[in-house]
Amino acid sequence: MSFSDDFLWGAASASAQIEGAWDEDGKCPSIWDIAGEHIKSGEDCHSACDHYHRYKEDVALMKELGLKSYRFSVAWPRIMPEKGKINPKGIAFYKNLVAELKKADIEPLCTLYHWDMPLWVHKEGGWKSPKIINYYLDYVKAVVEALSGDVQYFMTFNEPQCFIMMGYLLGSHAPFEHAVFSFRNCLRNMLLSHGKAVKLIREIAKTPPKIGIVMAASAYVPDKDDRAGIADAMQKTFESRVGEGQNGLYMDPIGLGRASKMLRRKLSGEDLKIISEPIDFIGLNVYQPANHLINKKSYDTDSFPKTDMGWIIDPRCMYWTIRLYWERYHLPVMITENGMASFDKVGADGKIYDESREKFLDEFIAGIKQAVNDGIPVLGYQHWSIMDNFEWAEGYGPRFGLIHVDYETQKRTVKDSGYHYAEIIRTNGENL
Ligand code: IFM
Repeated sequence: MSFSDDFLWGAASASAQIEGAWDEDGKCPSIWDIAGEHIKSGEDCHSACDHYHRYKEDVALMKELGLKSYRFSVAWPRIMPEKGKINPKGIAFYKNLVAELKKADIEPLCTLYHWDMPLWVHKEGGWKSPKIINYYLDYVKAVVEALSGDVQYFMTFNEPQCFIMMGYLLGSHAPFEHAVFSFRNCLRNMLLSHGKAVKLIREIAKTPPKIGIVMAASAYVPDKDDRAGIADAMQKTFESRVGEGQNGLYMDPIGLGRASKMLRRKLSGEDLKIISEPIDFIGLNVYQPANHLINKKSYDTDSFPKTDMGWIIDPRCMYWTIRLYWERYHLPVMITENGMASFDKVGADGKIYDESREKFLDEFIAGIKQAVNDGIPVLGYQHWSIMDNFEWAEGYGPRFGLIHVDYETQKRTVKDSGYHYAEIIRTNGENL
């Protein structure tokens, strides 16, 4: 078997990381716009890649690379800069972007929340307050009314593990809080927002939508590839309290209608019914396995190469994340993010030789192929990221893009890995 002809080869981005134009055309600030001293080297996301003004050039580059899909996120503060107010210019930007993508034959995949919460929502309690549920639904309604018909794929949230755990518990991401006692409320409010949004999207979309949620999915690679080893990996992946993101804590209520111990007293039977509103796919963001967090003894971290952010490069995690998620939830999956940071530089000849990213692409996509060969429905692969961008609290140092961005001039240069990926797409992954 090999990749199907309609496999969605693509790349991903997020509004706050690339758009810039932070205070233009009626947009209000997001919690990331005011992150101030929390960002390395005093940087901010106010200009980022200036994609807001250069989206046509960017879509043209996507077409040049042969992308079949593009995963972008909508900035809530652009659409709803005040309570109850829809900003027509914000809507127009995304309608134009989608029109440009369609013209280039690129399937738009829309993430509704990739961390840039409007400041006014934050001031009313953000994810700590149940008020956010209706605010979020009003926003989702505006986006889906505007884009459905042209957009079929909608994702309610990107990596709730990160924006809740890092935003409200560890304090390493906006809004940089240590609200230990509100943690479970945040989770409940996010899960209810998700379930209600799924129902709403299904009701109002102009053409039948495909709805998913995107998880910071990092599976435990089995210590042994036998029945007992796989069962052990399944348990560690979804039930471990230590694992990055605790996959089951976030996904079981959605995918199984069941709460883990930590949430049992927070979620009623009625809540779980709302939260487990059927979805069409699970988005998996796959970077590294969870082994080094859960069981240090059986995993020799030093034996693996690392990205320039210190993340472990162990391509086996691609296959195992897909397989374990499939076996637990029986939902089609889409790889919604996968990629590596490096401090890429433009050479004297104007080219960017990022061989390590080429190798990374080959090895991780081979893991997807293995899953496809097992018969697991994998809808597509979105490389993170289409272009270098604002890496949250890390600022602009780590570069994840297939396209290099010179932040001074905003010049885009396709990296060698971009051309390499274009070839993988052209041959539909046949040579991996
Ligand atoms: O840049 C982020 C993205 O916004 C969410 N997933 C992980 C990426 C790399 O850190």
